[in-house]
Amino acid sequence: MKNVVVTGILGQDGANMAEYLLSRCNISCKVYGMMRRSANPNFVNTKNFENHPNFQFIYGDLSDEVSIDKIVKDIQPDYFINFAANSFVGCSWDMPLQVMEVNTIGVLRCLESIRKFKQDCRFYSAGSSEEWGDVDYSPQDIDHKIKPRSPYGASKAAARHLVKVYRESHGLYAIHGILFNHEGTKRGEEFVTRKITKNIARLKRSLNAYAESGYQSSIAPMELGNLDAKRDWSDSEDFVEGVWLMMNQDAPKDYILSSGETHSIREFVEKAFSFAEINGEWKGEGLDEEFGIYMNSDWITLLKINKEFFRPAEVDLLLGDSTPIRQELGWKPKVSFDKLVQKMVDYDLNEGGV
Ligand code: G4F
Repeated sequence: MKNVVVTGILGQDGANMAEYLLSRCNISCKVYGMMRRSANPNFVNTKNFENHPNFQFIYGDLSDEVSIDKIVKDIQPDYFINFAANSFVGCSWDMPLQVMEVNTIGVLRCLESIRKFKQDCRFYSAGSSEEWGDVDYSPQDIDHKIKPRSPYGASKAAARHLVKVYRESHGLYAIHGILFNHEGTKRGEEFVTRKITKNIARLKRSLNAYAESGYQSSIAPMELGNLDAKRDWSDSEDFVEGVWLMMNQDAPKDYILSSGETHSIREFVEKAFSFAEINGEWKGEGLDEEFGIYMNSDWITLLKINKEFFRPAEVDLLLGDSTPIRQELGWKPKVSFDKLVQKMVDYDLNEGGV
C-alpha cells in the first residue's frame, strides 16, 4: 500500500488526482488530501471520494513549514503531489508576495521536508505554461526560454529552478511537469472557461424567464476582458493521468501536458453559447463589442467587455508540444476541445448553475 499526499485537495486538480488514484488507477494506495484550515471550507469537489476508506483529509499549509514537516515525518509518503497554489494569474499582480510565498517558497518547503525526512518520496511540482509567457515560437516545447509575464508565471518559473536544484544536488525524484490550461466541471468560477459556462447557464434561465414574462424582465450580461488571447485547453481529468505517469518513470524527467491545439476566448464563448442553443451574434468593436440576441425584436446584450478584466500584461498565445510524453510514456488525452466545452456547458445547465 502506497502513501500519497495530494495538496490542494479542495481544488480542481487535487480532487481529480485523488479521484483517479482511488477509483480508476490500479494502484493500492492511501490518499491524504491536504487542505488549509478555514472557517468555511468548500467540499463540492471532494464529494465523490471523501468517504472512501482509503482517503483522509489532513490539515497543512504551504506557507507553514512546521505543518509540511509534520506531514512528511508522520505519513512517510511514497508520493507527494503538490497542486496547492495561488493559481489565479489575474490576481497575482495584486498579491505578488503571497503568490511567491505559496507557489515558490511553498515548493521549497516541500522539497526541504522530503530531503530531511523521506528522501525516497517522489515529488511533483505543478509547473505552468505561464512560465513561457511572451512566447518566442509555437508550439512551445520544454526547452522554451523562461519569459513570464506575471508574478504568477515568475513564481512557477522560480519553483521549476528549485525542483531542478534539489533533483541534481540531493538526488531527489522531483519533477516539475508543465501544464497548459486545463479545465472541467470542478474549475473555479474566476477562471474564464467556468465563468463563461456558469454565466451561460444563468443567461439561458434568464432568457426563458424573459420570454415567459412577456418580454418584461431584465437580463444582466456577463462581462469579460480580452477575447483574443489564445489558450491550449484540455480536461484536468486527462492531465492527472499524465502527472501519475510522470511520477512513475524509471528516472525523473519533466514533461509538458497539452492538447496541441489553440483556441481564442472568443471561440470558447461562441461554442459554449451554441452548445446551450443560444444563437446570438457579435456587434460593435473594441471595448464596445457585445454578443447578444434579438428577442421580440429587442436586442438583448448577453456579453459585454469590461476593462477591469484585462491584465496589465497579457500572454497572447499558448500552444504546447506534448509529443515527448505521448511517445515516451504513452499519455494521450481523451477529451477534445469541443467535448470539453460541451461537458462544462451541460454540467452547468443541468447541475451547477449560478
Ligand atoms: O482562465 P484564465 O484566468 O487562465 P490563465 O491566466 O490562462 O491561467 C490558467 O492556466 C495556466 C496554464 O497556462 C495555469 F498555470 C494557471 O494556474 C491557470 O490555470 O484566463 C485565460 C485567458 C487570459 O488570457 C485572460 O486575459 O482569458 C482571458 N480573459 C478574458 N476575460 C479572462 C477574462 N480571464 C478571466 N479569468 N476572467 C475574465 O473575465
